[in-house]
Amino acid sequence: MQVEEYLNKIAESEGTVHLTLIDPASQTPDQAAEIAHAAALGGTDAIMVGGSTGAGGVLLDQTLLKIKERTDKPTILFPGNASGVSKHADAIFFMSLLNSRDINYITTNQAMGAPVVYKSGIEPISMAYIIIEPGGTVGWVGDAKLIPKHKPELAVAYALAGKYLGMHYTYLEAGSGADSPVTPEMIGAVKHVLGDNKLIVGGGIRDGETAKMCALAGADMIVTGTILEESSNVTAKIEELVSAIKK
Ligand code: 1GP
Repeated sequence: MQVEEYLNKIAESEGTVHLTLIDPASQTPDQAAEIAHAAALGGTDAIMVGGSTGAGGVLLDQTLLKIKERTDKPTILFPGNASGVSKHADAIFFMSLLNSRDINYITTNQAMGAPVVYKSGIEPISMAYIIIEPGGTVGWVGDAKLIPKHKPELAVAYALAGKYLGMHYTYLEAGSGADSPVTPEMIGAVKHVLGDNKLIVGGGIRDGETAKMCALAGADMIVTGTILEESSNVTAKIEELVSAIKK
């Protein structure tokens, strides 16, 4: 089964999907594999690999290879630019940062990376990427015109644009380590116009209660990264998050 189909099936039958984000720049490949293994034991659905800075090349390849030694969960690239492509992943979120001011993050990195994706045979999953305040590192690196957190109508406008451009997934990103995640009002408003298109929410989700709030508001998938890097018991933390969002 292709990865997009796998994720959609979970979203439609089991409840909100949990995605574990691992930034190759944050730990050694062996440590990344340990986090992925522990996350899989806790019930995560797939492993996203990528980051805004220093997440490409040999380090990315080695991180993926080590992760694949420790878990059968699908691996999905979450690239910060064209260097975030690796043939060792199962799929890639082929994304455009729709509210960037910099054409490099809207179409140029995509064009430079596309032939590499084509040759590698990994599965592209089209995604509209929209950054909301505070936006964190990715907001700065991607030169995003941050959407004010209490202006859901602006997020709705970008999400609709992505949907009409043919993107299957929409990702509302508050930025890694954000003080608070995207508001339930914004999640609900965006999901309302997306209909069957899948909505991913990430940035600042740290506990089951917050994850549940995002899921109830309409998130089809949630992403957590920072809390797992900080946790002494990744499996228990994932169990807390997963049990809060599944039916
Ligand atoms: C970042 O949305 C992801 O791109 C995850 O954010 O690190 O805050 O979990 P956290």
